[in-house]
Amino acid sequence: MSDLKAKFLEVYSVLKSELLNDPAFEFTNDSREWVERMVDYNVPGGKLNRGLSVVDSYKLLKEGRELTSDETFLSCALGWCIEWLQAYFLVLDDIMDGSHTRRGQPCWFRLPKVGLIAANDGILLRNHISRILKKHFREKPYYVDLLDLFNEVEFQTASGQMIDLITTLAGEKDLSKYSLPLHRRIVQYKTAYYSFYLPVACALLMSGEKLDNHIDVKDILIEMGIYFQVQDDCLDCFGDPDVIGKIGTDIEDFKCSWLVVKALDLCNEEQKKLLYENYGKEDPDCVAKVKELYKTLKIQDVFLEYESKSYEKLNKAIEAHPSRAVQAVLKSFLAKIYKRQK
Ligand code: DMA
Ligand code: MG
Ligand code: MG
Ligand code: MG
Repeated sequence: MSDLKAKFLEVYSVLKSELLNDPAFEFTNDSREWVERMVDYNVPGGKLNRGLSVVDSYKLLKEGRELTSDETFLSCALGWCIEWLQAYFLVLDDIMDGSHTRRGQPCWFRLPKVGLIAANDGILLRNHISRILKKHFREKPYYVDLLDLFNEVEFQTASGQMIDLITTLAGEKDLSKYSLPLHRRIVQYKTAYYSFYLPVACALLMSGEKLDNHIDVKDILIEMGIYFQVQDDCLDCFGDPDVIGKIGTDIEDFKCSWLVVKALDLCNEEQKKLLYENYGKEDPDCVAKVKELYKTLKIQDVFLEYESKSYEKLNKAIEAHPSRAVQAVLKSFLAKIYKRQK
């Protein structure tokens, strides 16, 4: 494990123990044990890319100057706030998507003891972010901007989830409304803001920057986030569940996935009929037929082409940015996700 990751995990233990001893609530042993188990189950088990990026980005913005131990702790704490936000969204996303596994284990709500208590656990995870920010950032000049940032991004993400969900409404299952612009709108809101813009925005605020002065950075990160979610859509269908830690449900769920949008674009009338008849059904035979069609249409090759084009475009945009430090932040982000298999 890298030193940074070890340090990051150390900060997790500190934050968790503070939350479990939060004086605003009189914990009993039972409630403390529940929260500890819930947090351990849902927060630290992912790739931690989003969280670690805050620390990485902050370091790059400091252009090589050593971080003080205080700065290291605070940038890790902000990174964890993003991991907490992600845990909150995923616990609820898995309920709504009817998913089975996440990060190589059953989804939290699938545990017999948990069920829909998971809905409240999601709310608790969201509140943990505010507790962490209050405890460690209240006296900082950028505290208000930080709170505002998390609120804005949460709103955007929840709105993205809303449009992801209402496009699949039963009774209105109509593939003809699925298009690239609709897909783009969904993934921009549900994924790009919290996964890409938020970590860099946190690092910028810690560096004393005002976010209004970095709209160009935001635009590039949103494009990167869209590319990242197209990868997620592909992995949902073609990824190895043992590697990605989750079993895809997009076809069953009638999601406006990049794959189905591309398939609709490329298919003939007969293939279109097959899609209309089999997309959005629980029946494994129907799912298999859709996957077969994706293979016939060579959607994976279309993806590879999209992937290298996006990479080129993003690199150009990054190289056009006036600040070397910002370029380094963006390049390190892109390198982490290019051609990812999980
Ligand atoms: C996820 O979209 C978006 C959020 C905000 C969790 P998704 O349902 O495609 O994610 P996953 O494939 O991880 O379930
Ligand atoms: Mg999901
Ligand atoms: Mg979802
Ligand atoms: Mg997905």
